Amino acid sequence: MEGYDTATNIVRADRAQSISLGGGDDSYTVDWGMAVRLDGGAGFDVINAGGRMSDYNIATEGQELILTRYSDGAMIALKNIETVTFQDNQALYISPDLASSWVARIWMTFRGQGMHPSRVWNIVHELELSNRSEDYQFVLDYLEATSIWPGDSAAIPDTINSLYSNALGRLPTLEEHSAALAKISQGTLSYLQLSEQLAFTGEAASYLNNVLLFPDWI
Ligand SMILES: [Ca+2]
Repeated sequence: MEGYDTATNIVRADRAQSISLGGGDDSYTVDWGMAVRLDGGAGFDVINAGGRMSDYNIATEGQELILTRYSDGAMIALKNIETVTFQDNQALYISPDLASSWVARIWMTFRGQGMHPSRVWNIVHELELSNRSEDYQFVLDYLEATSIWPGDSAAIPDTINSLYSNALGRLPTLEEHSAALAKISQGTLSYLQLSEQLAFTGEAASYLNNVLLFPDWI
């Protein structure tokens, strides 16, 4: 390819070094000076990419997740990892099943995206350990038991706005807001149920696009 001979800052993918982290819970800080093909193996593996999430092109290629830095084309190909963190508090969450991707989305709906990634994955991890991650009612009960839900009725309008912003990246329409407010005031809809409804929409799936699904990863 033209430019490779002279452009020393372009890291070629075909010279990628292969790294395997092994079966434990591992953490790895990316050295962007070399191209890396990294397999996290089993366990709960966290990759520290550095920079802002918006500094990277994030793509799926077969069974790999490819991060390419816009500034110089440096890349890393990832497999069998659970989280990629960035310095701007953003993170990528990789789920092995629909249930855990939903847990991540519903949690972000309630808490926003600025929370620490380990919070989501502690929940997912506990669900997996208990072999209950496909049991949605168990997931809901768990979230309810481990969350501090606003009980002050004065907080209702702001909370509805927050849940919409967190899940969909926009405020509710007047109709959506008044419908939710009416049900919550009557006690026929909880914040948890509203979060669940929002998190399951296609709109949430495309807005919360930092939750990725790789069903064959370990
Ligand atoms: Ca590992």
